[in-house]
Amino acid sequence: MSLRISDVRVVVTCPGRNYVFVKIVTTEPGLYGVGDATLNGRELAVATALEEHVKPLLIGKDPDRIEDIWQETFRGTYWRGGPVLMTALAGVDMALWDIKGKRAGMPLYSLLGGRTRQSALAYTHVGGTDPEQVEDHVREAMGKGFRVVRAQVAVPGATGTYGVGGRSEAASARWESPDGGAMPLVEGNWEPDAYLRVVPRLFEHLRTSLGDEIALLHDVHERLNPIQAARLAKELEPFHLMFLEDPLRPEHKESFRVVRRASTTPLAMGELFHSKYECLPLITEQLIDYIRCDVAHIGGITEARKIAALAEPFQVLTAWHGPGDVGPPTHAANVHLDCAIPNFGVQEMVFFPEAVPEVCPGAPEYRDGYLWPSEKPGLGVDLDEEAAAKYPYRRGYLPVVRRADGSVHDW
Ligand code: KDG
Ligand code: MG
Repeated sequence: MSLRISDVRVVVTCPGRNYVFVKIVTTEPGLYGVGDATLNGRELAVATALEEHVKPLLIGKDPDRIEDIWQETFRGTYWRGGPVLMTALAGVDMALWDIKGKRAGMPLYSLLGGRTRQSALAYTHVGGTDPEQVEDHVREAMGKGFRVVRAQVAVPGATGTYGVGGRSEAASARWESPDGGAMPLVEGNWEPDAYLRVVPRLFEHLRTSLGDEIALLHDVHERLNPIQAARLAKELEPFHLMFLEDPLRPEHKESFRVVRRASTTPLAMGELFHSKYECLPLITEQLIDYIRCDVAHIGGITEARKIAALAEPFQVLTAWHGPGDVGPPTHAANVHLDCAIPNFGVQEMVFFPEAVPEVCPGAPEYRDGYLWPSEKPGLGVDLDEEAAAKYPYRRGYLPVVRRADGSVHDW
């Protein structure tokens, strides 16, 4: 009998952070694929979608037919899109590419057309309470070999908001308190005026103290309106950012025209998009310079390579989202794509919590500012289910930002 999918195992684990892994097992003894379906703060919604709705449709299917399985899971089930379903689909898609690579005896980058570069230029995150502290942290990152650094600074009045307060990555979900309730979220208030004053000062300080060689990025995290974002992009122009990330909310694609007209600061967008359709207007109107979707939230490698191909003739480069809240299979998929596509720009990366390699070994290797893909067949990432069981899921919450008047603001 020809090869079939015999089981789909959904593994939820917390070796320092919550992850949802997908293991697709086949009828060939020992042949399986590993994917990542982690959605920060909504892990159990994805795990349930996989267990209850996706898995029953996959059993008995031919794992070789990745595109067909993708189309059936996306369109064939009528209800399509959104972060939960597209993350579930991404986990399946990555595991199927992993199986295909193992069968071919080729690393994923080879299946995707072969190497266009040896390794992927990587960037790390730093933050700080003031520009001087951010500078110290950029210097530390440069000491580790990074040539590209994303810099965030505390916004007066809003301690604990994303990207501020030392180097702690506040993007991590906050754990449930011991009595079961949600932990207090962001302390203080986030105000656009304070933010718009402090960020240009940060980059003026960094350029003056560090010179022009280090490439710098900044993540707005969708918190500005069009005219505010235009002002920020214009005021940052003298400091030559590699890009200004996610200046506007994902719903307002046409508003990118306002920002674009105002400045030559390169723009990046995409971690909150869930399909190529959402990327299209920004790409075809050349309103951005970097598309930075999350491979784990857009349906996986199958959709990511299409987005990269759509972006290429418009001279838009990729900068796939690579935060700590997606697992090693996504980071591996990012770097395989980076090393195969022609229009790669830069790769966001993290150093995983200590226990992660025990559960999910094989993340891309970092060396002197670059990430290297695995040479093993497939993604090169494995999953130890026994080790995963030692680290049970912990409910977590993402921060919520409020303005001084008490109203909710984009985080
Ligand atoms: O879960 C949210 C994080 O993925 C996000 O806050 C990280 O913006 C982010 C980035 O650029 O890494
Ligand atoms: Mg971001």
